[in-house]
This record gives sequence, C-alpha cells and structure tokens, in this order.
Amino acid sequence: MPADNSISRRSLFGFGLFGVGAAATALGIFGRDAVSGSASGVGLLDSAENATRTVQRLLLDRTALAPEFSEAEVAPTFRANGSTDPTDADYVALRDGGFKDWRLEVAGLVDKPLSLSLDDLKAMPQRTQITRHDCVEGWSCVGKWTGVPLSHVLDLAGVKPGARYCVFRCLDTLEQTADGNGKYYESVDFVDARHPQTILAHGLNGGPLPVANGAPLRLRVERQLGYKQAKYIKRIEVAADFAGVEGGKGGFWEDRGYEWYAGI
Ligand SMILES: Nc1nc2c(c(=O)[nH]1)N[C@H]1C(S)=C(S)[C@@H](COP(=O)(O)O)O[C@H]1N2
Ligand SMILES: [Mo]
Repeated sequence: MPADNSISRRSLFGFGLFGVGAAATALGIFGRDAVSGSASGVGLLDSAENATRTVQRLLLDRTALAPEFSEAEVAPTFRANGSTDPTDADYVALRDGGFKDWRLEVAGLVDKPLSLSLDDLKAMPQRTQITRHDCVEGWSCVGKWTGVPLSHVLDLAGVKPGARYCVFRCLDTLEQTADGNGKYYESVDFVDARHPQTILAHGLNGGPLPVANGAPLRLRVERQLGYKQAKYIKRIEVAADFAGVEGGKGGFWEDRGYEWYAGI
C-alpha cells in the first residue's frame, strides 16, 4: 500500500475522532435546547447527527475486510523483519523444547484469566487467510496465515466493562536498554480485536509459523501496518488505557514516534 494512501486514511480518521468529540459536545450541550425547541439548538442537533453519520461511516470503513489473495500470489518465503531470531533466554528455552511449555496468558480486565497451550489454541475454531503485509519501511509480502480468531479467545476469557484495548506482550528484546526493558509490545482496540480477520496465527503457508516470523504465535491484524503485527506473543493484557504500558503510547514503535493507529 503506498505510504501516501495510509497517511491520508490516518488523517481522515483523525478528523473522524474530532467528529466524535463534536457530536458528543453538541448532543450534550445543545440537546436540551433542542428539546425545548430552540431553533439554534435544533440546527446544532442536525449537525451533530451529521457528525454521528460520519463517525458511523468511518467505523464501517474500519470493519471492512482487507483484500484476500489467491494461492498463486503467496510469496515462496515470507520476508522477516525486526526480531527474527530472539536470543532471550526464556524464548530460547521454549523454542528448544518445541514450544511444549509455552503458554498464551490472557489477563487484565477479563472475567476468567486464561493460560493456553499451542494445542489448546489449535483445537479452537481456525481461520486461514491469504493477505498482504505492508511494512512502513516500504515493502509488502503476501502470506497465508492460519490461526484462531482473537474474538474467540476474548469470548472465552470474558471481557469486563471498561476494557478498551488488547495489549500484546512479546518474548523478544528488540532493543537492549539499560533497564533491560526493550521487549516488544503492541496494542489494538476492540474494533480491530474483534475484526473477523484478526487472528492469533500459529501457521504460515501451510506449515508451522517459522521462528523468523514470530513462532509460536503472532498477531495478524490485517487492516493495519506491519509493526502492529506482534510476533512471539506471550501475554494479552486487556486494559482500559496504556497508563501501565512503558511510554504510554501503546506500542514499542509508538513510544518511539510511530502512529498508534496504522490503518491501511
Ligand atoms: N515481537 C515483535 N513483533 C514484531 C516486530 C518485532 O521486532 N518484534 N517487528 C514488527 C515489524 S516492523 C514488522 S514489518 C513485522 C514483520 O513480520 P515478519 O517478520 O513476519 O515479516 O513484525 C512486527 N512485529
Ligand atoms: Mo515493519
């Protein structure tokens, strides 16, 4: 996807958020005037309704499916980027054990915290999709991903009221920081978390997910750029905000200046 297209979508979405605020303000402040019959209030209520329609359109846009491709378009080798061979001791031990001891933890604002093995995840409903990955560095690659819809896992855990985001905690250290806190992390909101193409993938191109591409489990969130696709996942934290998440911007690259919303 050309960079200028994603940028225009992002600024459009920014405008949409402004619309939400405007609609809420107009309804909150002028709604009462409208009920009492003030002409200016009614006019403003109309524009609030227009703003709400704009927001609904943007939401529909976000829930639309990403294009899917044919088998013939799948790249023979899926390009890898970022961490491709984590050397973190806990990761190496899990990998050397064939990921038998690996668990996906689901925690935070959930009714029932989960601890799932790879076999548990494979026994759940599966989805396979051929999609194009777009890295912000300017390359794309088509791959066939197999995994569990994230919404299925969230339903098993039961999301508590007030939850707004899924934060993904990864096993790999991308940057050696002084405090040893250079592990990768990412987050999505529930529009993306519950999108039908958002899966926790354990398979690539008909085989197990290679280490280079995030084994044993990585996120596919197909309406967003490459850096949102968290690899080497160990935990999903369901959260109300990013207050407790490192720099507070919701992701490793976001804390280093990238946009949190990386829609394509
Ligand atoms: N845990 C983890 N996830 C990550 C990264 C990383 O370094 N560590 N890099 C991101 C970036 S920038 C891209 S483009 C994709 C690369 O996925 P791939 O290696 O399967 O191509 O993973 C994303 N997710
Ligand atoms: Mo990327």
